[in-house]
Amino acid sequence: MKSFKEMYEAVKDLNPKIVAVAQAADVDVLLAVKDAYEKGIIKAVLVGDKSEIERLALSISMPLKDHEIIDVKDDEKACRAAAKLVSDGQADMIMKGLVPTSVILKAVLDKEFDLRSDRLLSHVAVFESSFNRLMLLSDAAMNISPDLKAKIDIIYNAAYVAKKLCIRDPKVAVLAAVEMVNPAMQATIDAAILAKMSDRGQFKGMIVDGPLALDNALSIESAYHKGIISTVAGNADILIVPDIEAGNMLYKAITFIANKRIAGIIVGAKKPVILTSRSDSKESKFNSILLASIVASDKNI
Ligand code: COD
Repeated sequence: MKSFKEMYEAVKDLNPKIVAVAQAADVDVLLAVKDAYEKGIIKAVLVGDKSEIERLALSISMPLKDHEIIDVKDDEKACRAAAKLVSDGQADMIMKGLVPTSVILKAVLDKEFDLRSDRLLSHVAVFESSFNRLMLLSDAAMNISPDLKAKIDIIYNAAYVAKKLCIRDPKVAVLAAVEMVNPAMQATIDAAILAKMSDRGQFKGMIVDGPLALDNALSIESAYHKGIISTVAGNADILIVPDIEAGNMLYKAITFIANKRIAGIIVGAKKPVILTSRSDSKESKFNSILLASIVASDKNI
């Protein structure tokens, strides 16, 4: 798949998923839910301040008769109520509404809801790049300062999403500030170890290389100028960032500076969590619903 349009084509005929929206009283969240509902992709359970949800829904001409509303005002209780809906099998996935990321993630991680699997949970963003293809970025929103072991899981989670998007043998660039190993920069050491693991066949179904600076991950000319010979350089499908600071800034640069369309979800839990920034557009929230629907689908799309 090369675009969100193709992702939409892939999900439009699937059975609609039920989405539990935590703190749904937000115009862009409701617009995304309305659009996805009207296109037959989802049904929603709206958890949040009922009177505020009704007021906002009226302002965007969104009929509420087809959506259940659960009246919860407090952020933590709303996230826990949404997690419980998924845990009880009444919803297929959770969507973050107008609530801080850490609050919804703590609910998802709470053992009471049994949503964890044996995998690390990590955030995967998908964006339409300038190279006429979808690219993935991880982890921009969950794991704050992943160690080598966590980075391995982050790579596997991102590759899992890439495969759901029909990206075969994804090329994974492990990013750092420089492309040479510098013992003073832990990101370069981790990247070099991950690249060596890939050389030795320790990553199945993907090629991992690093350290790569962002320019030579994206541009073959840039890599050539620096004398880097790598099948990943200039061809990366997946960008792995060293920590949440780098990831979050790259994510926001993609949306606010480059004006690219993006989607974001948490993977590794038993069900996907639709997780965008509160400032993301309604289109990004809609695209994230598409992404979660593809990942949640058993069907080989
Ligand atoms: N995957 C699986 N299990 C995890 C993960 C993970 N990524 N993180 C924590 N756990 C488990 C731990 O093993 C433990 O059993 C339990 O969850 C609690 O772990 P803590 O105490 O380390 O975690 P918390 O609850 O303090 O914090 C987890 C958060 C995800 C909330 C935290 O890492 C966080 O705030 N991340 C950043 C979120 C954020 O602010 N993003 C902003 C960008 S939008």
